[in-house]
Amino acid sequence: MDLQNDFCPGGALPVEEGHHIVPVINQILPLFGHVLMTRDWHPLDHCSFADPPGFVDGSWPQHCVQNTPGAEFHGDLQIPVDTVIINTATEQEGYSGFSNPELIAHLRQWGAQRIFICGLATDYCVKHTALDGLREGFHVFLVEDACRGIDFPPGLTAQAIEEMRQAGGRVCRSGDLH
Ligand code: VGL
Ligand code: ZN
Repeated sequence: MDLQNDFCPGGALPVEEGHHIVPVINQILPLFGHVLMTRDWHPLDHCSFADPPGFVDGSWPQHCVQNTPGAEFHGDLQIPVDTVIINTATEQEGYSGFSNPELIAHLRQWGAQRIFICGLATDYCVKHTALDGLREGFHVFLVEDACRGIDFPPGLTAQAIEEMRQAGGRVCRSGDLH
């Protein structure tokens, strides 16, 4: 999910240690037959933008504007050639990868039953995608050390992981996958 420059340190909406998960994800990517990468892909006049601090009311500083460097995937991410790119939040701010119907269309086409989710941010896009995946009947695994959260207010990331667990998601670590 959303391993984009704006969500990494130096970006417009940085997630602490966001870039630390890049090598972790690079290590597990070859284990999967199918890879989807979502990207937060906002128009310039996107409704969710506001000057900080505005996180409480659902607004964010301007970030991940379509076709800008901030919206590009982190440069060290080793994107497999057949990766499917899914744009999200192109109109309203929405946090689930499932908000773009292309995502489930690919999963169905592949006959996927399990989905392993990682990326940014644990307490927003990762969480909402995991919960939607469970609602759609997939077995959902959160690769915990391959995610980072915004965690504002502190504790939000832990709460998100707990919500995913309660909903039937399973939490694993990259080292468990082989
Ligand atoms: C996200 C905040 C705003 C995310 C996207 O990808 O988790 N968070 N837009
Ligand atoms: Zn966004």
